[in-house]
Amino acid sequence: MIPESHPRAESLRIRRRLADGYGRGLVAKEGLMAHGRGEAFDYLLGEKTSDMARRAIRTAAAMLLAAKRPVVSVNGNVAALCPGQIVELAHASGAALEINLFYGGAERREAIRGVLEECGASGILGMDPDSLCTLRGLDSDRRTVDRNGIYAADVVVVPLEDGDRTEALAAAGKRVIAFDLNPLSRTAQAADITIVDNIVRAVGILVGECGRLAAQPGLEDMAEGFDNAENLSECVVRIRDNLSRMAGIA
Ligand code: PTJ
Repeated sequence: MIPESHPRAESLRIRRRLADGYGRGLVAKEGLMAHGRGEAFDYLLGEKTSDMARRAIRTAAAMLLAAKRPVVSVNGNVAALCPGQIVELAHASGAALEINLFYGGAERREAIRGVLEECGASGILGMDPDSLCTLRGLDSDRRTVDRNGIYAADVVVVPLEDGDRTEALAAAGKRVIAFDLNPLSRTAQAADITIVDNIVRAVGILVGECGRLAAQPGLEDMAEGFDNAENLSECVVRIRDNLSRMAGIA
């Protein structure tokens, strides 16, 4: 049991979701370690949604709403951490959901599908073997994508990803929106928009922004006027400033 009075209760509750997800066959063992890396960056970023993340979220909402064939990619960590909110994101943005795993496995895929369907999703892509094809420039299992989903998408949301796939998607001419707490990762650097925040906090804000911007004109222009490199650089500076404060030299 996690005591409410524990100073890091929220972080421990999120960690518990991952551990439970592992127990239910949703999360790869490696996903537990990936979460630990995320936690470390979250700590350095102050464990709150920054102005930089809010700017990225607003632009991501505009890009998703302006897209013709948006797809949200779902992996084991996402299915364990925020399945309901990721289904809400698909509804709010008009995006399809596709299960795409780095550490493949039919059973885990089925378990993830079950959780998403319990949260109200339907028509989940990446499940029908007849519909699968290969994304070029990628050697990992993530290369197997749905020809009606990621393969044909113009905008792809990639939460908690490895860098190879983001680079391959960009090379295939797709716009990529990433959630990644590590502003230095290849995913963060290769994406068009990187939301440097914990997905547990950020995805709900993105759902809200999609609802707020849905009827607004000029979404394409909003999506273009964003400098990801500059935004990432501000995130690194935020970490430096937080460290300086912690070290008592600022
Ligand atoms: O379920 P699978 O098989 O598709 O595998 C999923 C993992 C996450 C294991 C796989 O994609 C992987 O190994 O990812 P990486 O290369 O470890 O990258 C994950 C990135 O997500 C790292 O940069 C972490 O800092 C970041 N991250 C981890 N937890 C969170 C996060 N970013 C946002 N919110 C989090 N909660």
